[in-house]
Amino acid sequence: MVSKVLIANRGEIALRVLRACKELGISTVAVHSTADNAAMHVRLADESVCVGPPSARDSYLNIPQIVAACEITGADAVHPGYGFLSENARFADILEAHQLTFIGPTASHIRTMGDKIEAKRTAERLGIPVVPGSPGAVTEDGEAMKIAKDIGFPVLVKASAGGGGRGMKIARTEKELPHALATARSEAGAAFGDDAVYIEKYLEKPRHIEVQVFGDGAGNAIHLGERDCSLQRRNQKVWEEANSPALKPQQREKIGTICAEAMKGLQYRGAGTIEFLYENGEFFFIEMNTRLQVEHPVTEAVTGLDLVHEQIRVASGDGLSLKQEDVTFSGHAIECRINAEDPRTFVPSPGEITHYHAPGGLGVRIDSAVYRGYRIPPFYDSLVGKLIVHGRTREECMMRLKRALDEFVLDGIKTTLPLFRDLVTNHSVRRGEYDIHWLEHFLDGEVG
Ligand code: MV4
Repeated sequence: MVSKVLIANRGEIALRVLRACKELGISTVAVHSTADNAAMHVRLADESVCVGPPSARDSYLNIPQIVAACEITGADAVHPGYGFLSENARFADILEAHQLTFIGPTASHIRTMGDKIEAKRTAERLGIPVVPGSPGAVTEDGEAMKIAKDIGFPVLVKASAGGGGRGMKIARTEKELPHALATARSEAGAAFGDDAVYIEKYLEKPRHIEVQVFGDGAGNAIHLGERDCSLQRRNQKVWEEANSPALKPQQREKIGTICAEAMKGLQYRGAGTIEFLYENGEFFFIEMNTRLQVEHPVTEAVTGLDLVHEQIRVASGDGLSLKQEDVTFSGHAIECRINAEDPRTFVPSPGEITHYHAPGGLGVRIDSAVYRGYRIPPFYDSLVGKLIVHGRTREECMMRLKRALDEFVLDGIKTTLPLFRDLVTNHSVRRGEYDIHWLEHFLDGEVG
């Protein structure tokens, strides 16, 4: 087992990782910027190292400083959390060159999945259903038109180096295709230094359903069911739940098995998420994330597993703590991402938390790094905390969520809590009837 973990992150995820390390008897090192001297992750870690000024580029993304912090403290492993360096293949390579354990997948798997064309090719080869589209990058407009006519309009032009919704252009008709290709190519070139694009059939009203997978790096892999992350705004997830209200147990079993078998074929190591669009009863692969995700607690709630514990075991070469037949699913869980933002405009609202009371009780989990008197710095993402609620049924989970939201006090800044109080009583949400566009229509006042 690794003996001292440096956590290359901040906020609630740094605490999440710290807690798993403490339970396993592993020492912890926090790194922080000068803006985070008073942050909770610095207080709770055994040791801490300041790695730079407020700008994330110069601190949480500063690879030489983070490697130096490992050497100074004698840390033998790094947990990257999510965001920052978590999907940086070069960082994984550099750690390995310094005999440091990266708690994550191999650099090669990170690289493959970071290239969306390569990821899709790999998924298809491994037997995962993909969205119909071009077999690889499209370089000629004529070739693109032929493929688009073949799969039928509307089509979506996507940047291979994109992902998470960046660099996508819809072409609804033949006439629109040349312009969509040109703008997608030039935007991708400017944003990512790679202008490779590919084409997919545009799915009009899908749900976003993702499958949690875990591999031991030696050909053994399991799935931990799915999460429905359709409630989002501008590619930022707002509300996630497990299980998906749209799936029957048999469909879960089928797509889960396909994903686990694929990860065995890849000899994947660590936690991963296989993202699908789901429409008319069919799954279509879009991307794979090679990190622990923000919304992992809903999977923990329905499986009873500690995903960070499993990540550390696998990275240490101890393998997974359980087999697929030992994984059981119980009840329903919902996560609300509470952001320091205006609940209608989503404009960030940093500042001091003047009053704070987090809800508690049966089935209620709060993952947060804030406290009364804490000043949310303006330099990083606006996540203040996550409220995760579990119940035996979706109905019980929703009742409990409403109660927990009513108990929550977080004053001094604007937060998205009022939005969740609206959503939890909304008829469409209560019935689980929503797609990836529903929340934006709701916020525009177009749907009740
Ligand atoms: C799509 C799509 C429709 N058809 N691909 C956006 C984020 C990126 N991960 C992939 N995205 C999409 N890809 C095809 N072929 C619609 C989206 C999409 C979306 C996907 C998941 C969650 C929210 C979304 C919001 C807008 C568009």
